[in-house]
Amino acid sequence: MTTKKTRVTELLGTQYPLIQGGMAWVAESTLAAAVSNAGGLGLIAGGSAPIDYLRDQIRKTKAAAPGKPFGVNIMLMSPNAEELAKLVIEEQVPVVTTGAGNPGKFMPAWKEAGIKVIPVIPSVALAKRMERAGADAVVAEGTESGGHIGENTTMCLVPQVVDALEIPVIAAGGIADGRGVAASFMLGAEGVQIGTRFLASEECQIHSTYKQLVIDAKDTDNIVTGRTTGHPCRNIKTKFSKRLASGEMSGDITPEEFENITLGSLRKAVQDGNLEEGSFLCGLIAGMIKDVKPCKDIVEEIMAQAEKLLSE
Ligand code: TUI
Repeated sequence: MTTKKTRVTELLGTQYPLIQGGMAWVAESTLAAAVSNAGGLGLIAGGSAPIDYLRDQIRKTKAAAPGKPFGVNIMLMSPNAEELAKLVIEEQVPVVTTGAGNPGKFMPAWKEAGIKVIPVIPSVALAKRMERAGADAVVAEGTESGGHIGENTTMCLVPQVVDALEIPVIAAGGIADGRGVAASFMLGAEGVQIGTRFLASEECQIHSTYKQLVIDAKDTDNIVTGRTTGHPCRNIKTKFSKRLASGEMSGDITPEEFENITLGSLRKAVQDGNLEEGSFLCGLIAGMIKDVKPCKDIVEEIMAQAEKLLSE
């Protein structure tokens, strides 16, 4: 088995079948360009950012990674989703990934514009719906991922999605080295999406406190908040995230109070490194990440290790 040429490298036009996660507030042009220049697919996260800012980010990525494929992630719960769905067409963005919802209504216009569409999905049912709607591939994202998560694990979800679909499947959730990539390929994936490992990259623009939390995290330093709101979200364990999780479970924090407390909390983590009020979204695999490196080294080391394991 090899990672060198799969339906995902063919689809994306990349050297490696590796997509960087579309992490809201985190994935901007510097990171996206670095991953694309390293041979993966860099992504800019739409999050809920203003459209003019995102247009600028798309143009900066094109300038910093000339001729390289890149993509934009559209968070479908965000108020800017409709506008961003148009912007990616205007700016001729080659690849769109979507999260936190069903992108079905945008699919015909994107396909018409020649955009490769890759929805991120947490279940087999949604994966099938996306294939029927014309998706080019799906990212099957396990609950090990950072941020907004589904219930199923990468180990269980990926092979079931692979069995249910004809289009290629990209595995996500808990992958940060070549072993994770090789395991994903064994489960039938033809590509991987990696988020958390890139938090601890030189080109990632998050606050140094955020990077240090990722590097210092042990296997157990992770917690899910928002279970009572219907939007569970995986974070690094801090006093703030522990208080949120216990408060919502005990009823001391109502769902309405929860929304108010968490509004803007990701920005406070990313830009200010604010430990008192910030949500440091992060995947479960952070315990394995010990250093900050350039994206090029991260991508090349991961893919070389995977290739070696798969050829043994
Ligand atoms: O979207 C993500 N991860 C995210 S989005 C995000 S920003 C955010 N901020 C506050 C609250 C919530 C999110 C941080 N991390 N991953 C992809 C993903 N998509 N995970 C789960 C889903 C998903 C869920 C439901 C995809 C489709 C879906 O469909 C429901 C339906 O039937 O419409």
